[in-house]
Amino acid sequence: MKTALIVIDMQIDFCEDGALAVDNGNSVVPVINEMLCDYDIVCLTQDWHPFGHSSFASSHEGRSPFDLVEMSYGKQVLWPDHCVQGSIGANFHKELNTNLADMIVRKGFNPDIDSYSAFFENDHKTPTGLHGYLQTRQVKKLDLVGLATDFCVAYSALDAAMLGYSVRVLEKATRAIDLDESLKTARENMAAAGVILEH
Ligand code: VGL
Ligand code: ZN
Repeated sequence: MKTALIVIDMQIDFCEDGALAVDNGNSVVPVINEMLCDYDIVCLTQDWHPFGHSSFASSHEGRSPFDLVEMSYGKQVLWPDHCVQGSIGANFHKELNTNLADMIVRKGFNPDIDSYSAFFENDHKTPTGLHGYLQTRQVKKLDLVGLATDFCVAYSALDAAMLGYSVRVLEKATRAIDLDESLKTARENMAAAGVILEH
């Protein structure tokens, strides 16, 4: 039985001065680098949106970043343009050691659906392929780190628990966006789903 470290969206746009900077996002990079050797398998996710993606406020006339809108698949927060495919901001943080990654999963490339979770797009149906990969590699336990605790990390953790993995979120290696108590809500939802929140 193997354990994988899933590193969520450690990209330039989510770090200091990035398009959707998470407070102190940078500070988790050395913490994550230290952990990489402790795992059987390491997977990185990369938020990877086409120009004009439907999660961008700029794609909705009269809307501003952080507005909440209704999409065909449910509620969606609108974001500043970020992690555009091929842009500098979509690259991994320069100091993240990507050499030890077994697998890199790109997500959010479908123009009409956002994808917070590393497992399913925001319709909660369309798989990214990560579950299949982890099954093939006999992984049963997951530790999640990266950005942002209350969005992509939390959605990934909830899907992972639902898929039957034993899941921990290592909070010393995550940071949150925290819109309208979203961190508190995410923590409560993760705890209720059986995700272990470790410091
Ligand atoms: C994320 C908002 C939009 C994240 C990605 O990585 O948490 N948040 N895209
Ligand atoms: Zn995104």
